[in-house]
Amino acid sequence: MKKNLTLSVVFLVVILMLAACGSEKGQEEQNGGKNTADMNVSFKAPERVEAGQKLEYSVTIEKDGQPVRDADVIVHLEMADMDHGKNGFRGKMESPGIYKGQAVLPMGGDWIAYVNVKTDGIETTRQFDFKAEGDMMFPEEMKKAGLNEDGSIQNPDF
Ligand SMILES: [Cu+2]
Repeated sequence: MKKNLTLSVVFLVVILMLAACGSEKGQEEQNGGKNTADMNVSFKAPERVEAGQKLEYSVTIEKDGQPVRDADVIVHLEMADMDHGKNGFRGKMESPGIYKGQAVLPMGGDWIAYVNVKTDGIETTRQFDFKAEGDMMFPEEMKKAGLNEDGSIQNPDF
């Protein structure tokens, strides 16, 4: 019985170490490790972003100067100093290396787009700041726009 317990503890420690290694590797890649350093990701918001409007955003991805096709692109839109839950979109490739999606922001202010790209076993997340105009939407307006009262989207597909 005691031996079993010892084995369980050893097993648990090994699992934890493996998990830690895994996340460290993830961090390395996210910080521009050799796999993603040559991947160029850019994010474009409309010239004027207004709260309450459904607007289109685009992400351009290149690697070694070539467009990256068929990547998994997920964009989380978050306010710089406030939590509105999950908002953003799953990018759809509209032409080689160019991914687009739509979103409604619940209020004006400083926003950050976290662009997560997965392709060929490589994953990277890049961060872009942008501003939105306008006041906070009313709860009824949010509902109509497909948002919950905190500004998160009702049926996220990501
Ligand atoms: Cu806010």
